[in-house]
Amino acid sequence: MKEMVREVAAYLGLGSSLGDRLLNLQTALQRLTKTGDITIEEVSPVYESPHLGREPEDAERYPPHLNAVVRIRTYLSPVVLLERIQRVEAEGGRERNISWGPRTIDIDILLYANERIKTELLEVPHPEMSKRAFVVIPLWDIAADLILPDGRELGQLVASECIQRQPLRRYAQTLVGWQGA
Ligand code: PH2
Ligand code: MG
Ligand code: MG
Repeated sequence: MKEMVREVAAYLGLGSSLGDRLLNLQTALQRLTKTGDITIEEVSPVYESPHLGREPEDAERYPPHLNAVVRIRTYLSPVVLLERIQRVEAEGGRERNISWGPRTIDIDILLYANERIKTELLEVPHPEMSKRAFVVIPLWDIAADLILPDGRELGQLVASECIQRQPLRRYAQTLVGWQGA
């Protein structure tokens, strides 16, 4: 039987807290599109925020992050997309030594179509996304009308006290250079 493939929209969260952070984000986007089966449709502004760690002291112990969110279109299945992302993280010098530690590049699948996925490898929507201002705010910049698979409106999350109290500043209006001119 012929396998059915469909193109979906997905949202990825990108973060970097080591090295040339802006360049790391730009390079990751270039690498994601290299093989032609991921199209980047929309790129949010870039935000800077303190490291959100497991302990409150981590915000001082570790350098601040730059974060952005992108909307992609792809025919890749969630697992193949994850493999592609992990390869780009590896190419970007990502080392998985400390969980929740500083990193050159982190790419997370936030949303994949309207799907809910929970396997050992992958959980979508990203389990922490609705609690993180550095995800919710840039997502809102590029998808203000978004409704999560559980029916919550993104706008409600943006307005929530949990999101509003987190320090976040706009660092760059666009991720210039990601098209690799
Ligand atoms: N990612 C983490 C842990 N802490 N803090 C900020 N500000 N930005 C991140 O992307 C981030 C974090 C683990 O994924
Ligand atoms: Mg992450
Ligand atoms: Mg990650």
